Amino acid sequence: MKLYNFFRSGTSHRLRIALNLKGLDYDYVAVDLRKNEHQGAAFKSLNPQGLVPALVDADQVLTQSVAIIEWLEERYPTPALLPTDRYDRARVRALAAVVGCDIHPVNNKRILDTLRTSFGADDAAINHWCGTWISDGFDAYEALLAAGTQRAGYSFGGTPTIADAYLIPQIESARRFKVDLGRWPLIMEVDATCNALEAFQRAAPMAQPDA
Ligand SMILES: N[C@@H](CCC(=O)N[C@@H](CS)C(=O)NCC(=O)O)C(=O)O
Repeated sequence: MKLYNFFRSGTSHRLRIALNLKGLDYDYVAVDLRKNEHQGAAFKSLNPQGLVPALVDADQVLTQSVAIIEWLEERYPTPALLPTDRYDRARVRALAAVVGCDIHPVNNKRILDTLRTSFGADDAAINHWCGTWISDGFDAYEALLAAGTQRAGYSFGGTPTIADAYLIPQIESARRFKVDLGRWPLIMEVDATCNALEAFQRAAPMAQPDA
């Protein structure tokens, strides 16, 4: 498998975590977002949307991190990153969606670039923007963790799930945008539990060859 990705991309990071948790090897292909390589013809021939990550398995090109992670779960079911109970699976997917649907998309590079170029946002305004949406989502995530009856270290239960694969990169991004994480103690607990695992450590942005 070949993973086209960028060290600091949250969607790439979540996919690296899932691959590592599944014990899968892959070739790392760096796509430099700072040089806009994702908008070049070569990468767009893989993903016309011009967004990382893309995973190539044999001659199949997979895009959209949610679809790729679900594909991984179907193709390599062990270790499972979703619980067995249907309601529990929906709960874990909902946690992942707080990050994947409601936090990450509004803080994406192209959104921030537009805020800078079309609306005159400076670094302080960008940090404020990202902090607003990260805080809104993390408040909800923290409440869901507090209500979770099966939480045992991770976002759900006592083993990592896709929810953790989504959450940890978003925490990394929150740190980058100088969000004070102190107000979400349960999220911080999950962060500590996950970061003790080699699969998460090896997926971290600063551990990547293009960092
Ligand atoms: N929904 C897509 C989003 C992918 C995405 O937004 N990737 C970001 C990096 S985290 C990207 O390529 N951004 C480039 C840009 O915004 O110009 C997914 O989950 O794969």
